[in-house]
Amino acid sequence: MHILVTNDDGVWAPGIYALQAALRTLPDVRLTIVAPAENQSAVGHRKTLHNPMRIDPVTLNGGVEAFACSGSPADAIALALMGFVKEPVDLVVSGINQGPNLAQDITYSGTVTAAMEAVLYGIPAIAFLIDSWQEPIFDIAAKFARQFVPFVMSRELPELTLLNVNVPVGEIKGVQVTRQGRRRYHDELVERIDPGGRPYYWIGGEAPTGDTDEVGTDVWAVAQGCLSITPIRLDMTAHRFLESMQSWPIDQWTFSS
Ligand SMILES: [Mn+2]
Repeated sequence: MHILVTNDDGVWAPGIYALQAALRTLPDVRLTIVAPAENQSAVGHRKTLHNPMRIDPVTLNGGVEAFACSGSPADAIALALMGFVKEPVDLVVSGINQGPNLAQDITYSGTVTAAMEAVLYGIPAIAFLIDSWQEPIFDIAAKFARQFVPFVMSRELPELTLLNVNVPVGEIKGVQVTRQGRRRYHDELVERIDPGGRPYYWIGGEAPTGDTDEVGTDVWAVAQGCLSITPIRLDMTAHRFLESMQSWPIDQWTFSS
């Protein structure tokens, strides 16, 4: 089994090192690491079309060989799967990210969008994240990944579908298969004045929260101390609303000659 490992915290981040170290101990597994050269958290599903990109070999601790890509996490996967990596890839794993990606976070997340890019190429993908931005401990998530990766490979994921795995910190109370919940963002615009007198802006505010009492969601599971696994499909159609839209009378309008 050939696994392509990436992340969005950058190739030098401790989370990707923990992930590759755990997977490396699996029998009959080969790893290729291609990850952003620098932290690209929250860049979303960015595709670089108007600038060239570079991929440089780097050596991580213990002589681990990896490649640092100047593009986004999704770019790293695209370049790898379009031919930079010569041998066929069986699975893409992304992480372990410092910080969770729950509910509506996923379209911001470079960790998840790298996995999205993989499934666009028909390669199954799993994103691993931990529910902490501070003093993260990757051991539990890495141990889970080591068991979960071969298990998923023994199954079949549907087309355009990835798995988003969020691991709480502390004692794990259980494992829940979940749906996306509802995030609540508390972003605030911070305006300041530069030395030249021109305003500049930051997005500030408190960390996001979420609807933790909506049972069965990723937000709920992690709030309970459970490891959350959400199958994510790259079909964002609002199916129920589409049905009610069928009764909109817009097909009777006249606007073409
Ligand atoms: Mn990140």
